Amino acid sequence: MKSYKTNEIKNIALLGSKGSGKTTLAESMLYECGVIKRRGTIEAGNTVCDYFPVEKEYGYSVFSTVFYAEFLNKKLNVIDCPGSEDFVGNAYTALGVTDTGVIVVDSQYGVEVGTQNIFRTTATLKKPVIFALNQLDGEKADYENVMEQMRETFGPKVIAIQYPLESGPGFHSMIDVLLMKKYEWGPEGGVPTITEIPDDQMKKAKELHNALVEAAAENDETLMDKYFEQGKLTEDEMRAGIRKGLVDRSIFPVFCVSAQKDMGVRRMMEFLGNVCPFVNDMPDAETTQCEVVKADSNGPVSLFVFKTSVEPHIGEVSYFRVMSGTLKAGADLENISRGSKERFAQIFSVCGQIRTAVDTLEAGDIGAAVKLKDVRTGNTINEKGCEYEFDFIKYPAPKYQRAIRPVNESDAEKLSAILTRMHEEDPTWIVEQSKELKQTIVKGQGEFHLRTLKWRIENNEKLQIEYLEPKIPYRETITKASRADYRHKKQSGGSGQFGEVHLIVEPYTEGMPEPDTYRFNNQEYKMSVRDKQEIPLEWGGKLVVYNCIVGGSIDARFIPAIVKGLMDRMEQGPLTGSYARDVRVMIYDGKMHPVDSNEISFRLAGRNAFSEAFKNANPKILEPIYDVEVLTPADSMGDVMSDLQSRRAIIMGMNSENGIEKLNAKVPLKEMSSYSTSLSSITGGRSSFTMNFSSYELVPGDVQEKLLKAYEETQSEE
Ligand SMILES: Nc1nc2c(ncn2[C@@H]2O[C@H](COP(=O)(O)OP(=O)(O)OP(=O)(O)O)[C@@H](O)[C@H]2O)c(=O)[nH]1
Ligand SMILES: [Mg+2]
Repeated sequence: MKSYKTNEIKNIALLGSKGSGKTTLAESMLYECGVIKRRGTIEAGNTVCDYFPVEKEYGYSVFSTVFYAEFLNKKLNVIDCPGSEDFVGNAYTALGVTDTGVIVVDSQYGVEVGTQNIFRTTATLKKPVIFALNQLDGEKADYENVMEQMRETFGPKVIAIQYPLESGPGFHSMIDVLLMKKYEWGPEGGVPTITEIPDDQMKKAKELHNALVEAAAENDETLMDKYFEQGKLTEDEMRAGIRKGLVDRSIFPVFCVSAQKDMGVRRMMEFLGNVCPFVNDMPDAETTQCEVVKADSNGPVSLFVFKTSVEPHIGEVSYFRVMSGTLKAGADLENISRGSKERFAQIFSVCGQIRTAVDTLEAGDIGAAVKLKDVRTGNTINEKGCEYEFDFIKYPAPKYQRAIRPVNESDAEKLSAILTRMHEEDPTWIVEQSKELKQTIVKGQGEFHLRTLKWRIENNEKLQIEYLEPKIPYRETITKASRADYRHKKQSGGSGQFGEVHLIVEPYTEGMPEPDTYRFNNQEYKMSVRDKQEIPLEWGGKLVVYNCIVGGSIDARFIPAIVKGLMDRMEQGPLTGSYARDVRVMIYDGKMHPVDSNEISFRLAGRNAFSEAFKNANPKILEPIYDVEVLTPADSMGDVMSDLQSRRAIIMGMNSENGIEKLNAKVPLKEMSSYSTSLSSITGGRSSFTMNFSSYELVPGDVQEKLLKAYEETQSEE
């Protein structure tokens, strides 16, 4: 295979909502440049990009797949990304290492939630975007409708490069207003017949052509002047203008294709090869130290590993982008992120699982190596002496979680090591050892994302695991003041134990006045504060302790032991064993014994007095509430709404834009446990949501009853 120079390489991500046709488009691209002789289909499970058994089983993409297409003496490196919300992490990664995003839109559904989400991500990352209107041959395809929707959603920068003469099952020809030609295909697609534009289309074609020329000239004053002087631009000037517009995101060109019938694919590839930005048209990369690194093949060798995976029949494969320098097969490099040495005995350009060994890969190129020793996703690997380190990929926050445990308890340690590795393979799988919940929690993007983790562990690591409902991190607090005292006394043989503590507890709120006088059972308790301790709690909220001892009834040296006793109970709340928060305690009296008083006695007295006071202070359980934002097509709005209401949600607002509804609600975490699965089934996978912690709120009375009962049962079992 030819060695490609930096200025012959283009890196492209295939993006778009689930099922829009990215993998099918990839198949046609690979066919068009001769990598495959026959096009596979999703239905037959024989495409180049969906080669993992799990993808064949689900019938859609789960992993991003790298392939290259040698076309017009250029190398197009393409990453086919999964469209499913569950696997959206892959699209973020792919956008990180590519320069242009091709957003595939199913012309039968138009702009979907997934289309908008990914477009927003490209905006954040400032990446050029090209739209491919796919499935124009589909039953319900309606070109004009979709174009109108696209302009409404993404603005007037959406510019047609082509339009079909007929969309729907009769789609077989289109007018290209950049080249000003008519393209026509036979029923099998493939090589088009290119002819002059028929008279009846000339007017429309010219109008669209002029709109395109103006959009191209707009980004460059010289071009603009030329256009006004001569009324037209040469082909090269058009290309330069559009390329600049792409980089500035002031043009979003729209192409017409049927990926399945291989119509329009070749023409779009020509545009990718001729017009879309080269590596060096894009802004330079930056290291973690904010050092600017040019994609220069003469620079020091530096690779960024954006994906590692264990693949059928080969084992570990590491995918990287050459950030700088020229990587040669046989190179000895250093993994700067892990401090280890790596030999790149062989390097490859890949098409799914087809690998072609190459001698060199220059700056900007994307390639792979197999069986490296110690390489993880996100690592930077450099030639000796080079200090670059990259970390430019942003991952989405998790929104689905499960507790995980091995079926066989003795595998716990092994599982923990495997999970660490899994996170290094896919950073959107997040693992947390929760001391509070006494569970290992794994988080991800959705049920299928975690199901894939299970599949991965069970098939590749041969370890059986199970998922459980994660416990909810409840909190406990009190709602009124209360008083208690407790005497701890033990006499056994020689020295005994003695400590007595009297205290008052009260709900704590920020900025409340200092304690003064309290009344319980018609008796007045006047506090005189000697000392105050504010303890911020790791789990949120505060414990504030006042030493109000008068007349030396308890020595100051015992106060820390009493506070320890209080903390024992804050860590394991008196109601359900959950963390307690926002309480203040006034220790105002007690007793000592000249011989038997010691720290442990006061710790126990403090703990028990606090427990009793807490239980009488009208204690309540708090639950975590999340801010949830749902994006859904208008036609499923009613169902989404009633589903949310069945989850004790409080609807905070609704907003409708371009046929997509946005819904904001506050929902208890307890009720969000299987939300991603339900939402996906209610809307056929055409919606998305995000959730962020908002606050702790009191649980309703009936829920509290249930929780108390459940806790009592676990206590009596023990
Ligand atoms: N009629 C028609 N069907 C298509 C076309 N492109 C794809 N399909 C079908 O649409 C379905 C989804 O295609 P995929 O290629 O898997 O779509 P995708 O975008 O890769 O899907 P995800 O990977 O799940 O995001 C398959 O059944 C394809 O056969 C097209 O141009 N015309
Ligand atoms: Mg796919």
